[in-house]
Amino acid sequence: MELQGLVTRNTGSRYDVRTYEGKTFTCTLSNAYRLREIRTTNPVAIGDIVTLSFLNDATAIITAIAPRRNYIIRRSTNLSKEAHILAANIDRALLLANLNHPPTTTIFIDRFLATATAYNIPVILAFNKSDRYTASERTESLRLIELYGSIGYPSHLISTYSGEGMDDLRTDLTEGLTLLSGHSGVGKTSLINYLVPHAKLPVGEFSEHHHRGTHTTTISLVVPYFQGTYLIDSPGIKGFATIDIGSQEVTHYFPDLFRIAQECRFDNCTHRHEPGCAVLEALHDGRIYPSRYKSYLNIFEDVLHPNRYRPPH
Ligand SMILES: Nc1nc2c(ncn2[C@@H]2O[C@H](COP(=O)(O)OP(=O)(O)OP(=O)(O)O)[C@@H](O)[C@H]2O)c(=O)[nH]1
Ligand SMILES: [Mg+2]
Ligand SMILES: [Zn+2]
Repeated sequence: MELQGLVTRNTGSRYDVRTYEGKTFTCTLSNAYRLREIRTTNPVAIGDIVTLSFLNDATAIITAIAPRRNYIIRRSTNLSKEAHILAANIDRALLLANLNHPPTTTIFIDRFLATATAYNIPVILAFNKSDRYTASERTESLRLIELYGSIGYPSHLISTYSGEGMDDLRTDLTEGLTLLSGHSGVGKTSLINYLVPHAKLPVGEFSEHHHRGTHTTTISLVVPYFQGTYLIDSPGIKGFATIDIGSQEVTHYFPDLFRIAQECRFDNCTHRHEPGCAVLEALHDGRIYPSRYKSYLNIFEDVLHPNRYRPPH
């Protein structure tokens, strides 16, 4: 007998696969597959749609993996040859950020947005822990929400403690797979527990002393939310290896800059010093946010010098 299912968990050599009837089987991968994949550390990723062949009622092996619509790769460094597929067939990413405890920089947010845009994955942005914000942090978060909303990224101010913003956020979590991402300690697992109370996933402590999360979630996990809708919890990330693109392409992944760059005098304008640069003009008269421009330069520099060491953002 054969069945199709969704990979919801990967513990190294074993995979949990949820069939469309809602039953979960723990399976291994057929030997034929193990040999074929060499470039990634995990031949099967969560989010994969796989075919199960049953040896008996309770035991199945994965015999086929459906072609992926997309996947997110994590490389530990730009030079690292081995890639790890974080998740496959993602419909959207939900980036959790914090103004504080721990803070998320706009450079980190913008690098995440540019990377997801390069992969064609829509992003929702949510600033969590609003219950802890000071008045000025609240003002700042609302300013960022307006900024990112105006670029086209739905953005929310939320708290998994007070429930603020949850009704609005829920309306954005529509069908398919939503990958939760962000630094350790921002509250990804807490948000899943809020939305799916019976999930009861372990959440971490926020270390006030070190001012960062404690990397509580160590493997990604697909949690069914409602019919046909899934949330993916994932380990906290520090930063990103640069996306594999040419320097001229960087603007393509900044929709706000891209719109304006069409007016630059030169087709190959890098928006740094060229005469007739519409981006610099827009920056000057406030139509482009300085933080976005700074992030653009940051990625541009990375693409020009891919092997240079950079600390996480
Ligand atoms: N004040 C406040 N604390 C929160 C909120 N949401 C989560 N926390 C706390 O933040 C800490 C970290 O939460 P987690 O959900 O484990 O964070 P995570 O993003 O899953 O972290 P990793 O698994 O390490 O990547 C916990 O102590 C939570 O109780 C919130 O809305 N307000
Ligand atoms: Mg977690
Ligand atoms: Zn320009």
